[in-house]
Amino acid sequence: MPENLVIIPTYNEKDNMEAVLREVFSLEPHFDVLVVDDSSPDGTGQIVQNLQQNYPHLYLEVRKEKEGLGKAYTHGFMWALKRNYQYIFEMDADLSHNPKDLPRLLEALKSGADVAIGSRYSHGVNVVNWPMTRVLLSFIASKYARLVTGLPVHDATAGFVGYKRIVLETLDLNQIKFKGYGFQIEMKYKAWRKKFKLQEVPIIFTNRIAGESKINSNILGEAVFGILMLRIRSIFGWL
Ligand SMILES: Nc1nc2c(ncn2[C@@H]2O[C@H](COP(=O)(O)OP(=O)(O)O)[C@@H](O)[C@H]2O)c(=O)[nH]1
Ligand SMILES: [Mg+2]
Repeated sequence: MPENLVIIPTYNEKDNMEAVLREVFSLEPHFDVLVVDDSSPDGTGQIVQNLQQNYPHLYLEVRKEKEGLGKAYTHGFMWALKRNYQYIFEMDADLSHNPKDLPRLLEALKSGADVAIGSRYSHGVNVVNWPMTRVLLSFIASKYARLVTGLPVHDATAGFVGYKRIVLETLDLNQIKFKGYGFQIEMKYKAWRKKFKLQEVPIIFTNRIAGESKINSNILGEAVFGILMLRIRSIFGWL
């Protein structure tokens, strides 16, 4: 029975699906894939459905509306927990995260980590082709999150992450507050507070070639204020 699952949230990723799925399904060891699509208007869901004919271990969950990365992932986590998966991964559809790094994240989980973080900033800044503004934003967001929360991680906003099943079973997924990128910080912070072992695995992040980024100022605002709220809630023991 397959025990590794990669969850890929999608919104308008039609030009990336075939390539990313081909890469994941050519890996050794094997990873199942769950795509969580928020009814992308560009037909990403339909493309994934067609590809299911080639890939028996490809699953698709379609959600009615675009509700952000956080909701798509918690939906995927709950789906995974209803099944037998032991190692559950988050990965973007856009090939910014190299699927070939998945076995290294898995190795980290198998050799003691509870959360394996594909990290851009554990050894310098390993980002290729991102506009300087975006690199700075991401780097400063990580520093800010670390400063405010004490989370001992260089890449707090990383979205290429592996979890042991027990971590997702322990966190109250219905209580995950963030919708956008702050979600990534919230997950790591809550896992750390529960004393799970976080380990950064160095990766190289490459800007997407196809499709568009979904980042916007709402997502950023949520992250800036939300991180403060995370800290305040934890001070009062509300976490
Ligand atoms: N299901 C779902 N996926 C989303 C949503 N927003 C972004 N994504 C996906 O989440 C991943 C990361 O988003 P992306 O736009 O690449 O962000 P960036 O890499 O930070 O610029 C991609 O696979 C997106 O398609 C959303 O609202 N719903
Ligand atoms: Mg991306």
